[in-house]
Amino acid sequence: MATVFILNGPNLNLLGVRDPAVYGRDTLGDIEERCLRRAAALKLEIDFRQTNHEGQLVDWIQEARESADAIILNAGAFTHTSLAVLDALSAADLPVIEVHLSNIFRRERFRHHSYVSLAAAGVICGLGAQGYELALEAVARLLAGRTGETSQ
Ligand code: CA2
Repeated sequence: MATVFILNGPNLNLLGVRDPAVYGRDTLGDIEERCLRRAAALKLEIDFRQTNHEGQLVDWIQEARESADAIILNAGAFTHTSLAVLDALSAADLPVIEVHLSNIFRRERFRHHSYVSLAAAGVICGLGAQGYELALEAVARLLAGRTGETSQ
């Protein structure tokens, strides 16, 4: 079974605690639950993690190169700042789907640029927690395409 790393960056552990108007009411634990259910239906295995530390995120992306078939990444604020995350993603050479809960293009200008997008097969933003489930569907199709299976 294919393994997908779902990696979450800084402050996403605060979801559900503050700013529900921007990020919704789901906690990160709720989002993990939704992903586990969706992944089971898609016959994918997931490894769902969160860190507040840039170096940890880089280490996990490097680990994914060895241990995962795809990465779903909400890099939080590192999206807009981190060349180190971009370099790690480029080196990982895996399908990457970038996810954001909020629509970063309706927010401050400094959120409009994403380093992560340069290494991403696709970007989902503005759909809240559902974006993670859609990212899993996208990964399932990308991986099926790779092995020559038909996607639905
Ligand atoms: O919309 C997203 O998913 C973001 O990646 C979230 C990041 C933000 O820096 C990006 O521009 C867009 C911030 C996550 C912080 O989450 C909080 C949740 C509750 C309370 C405070 C912060």
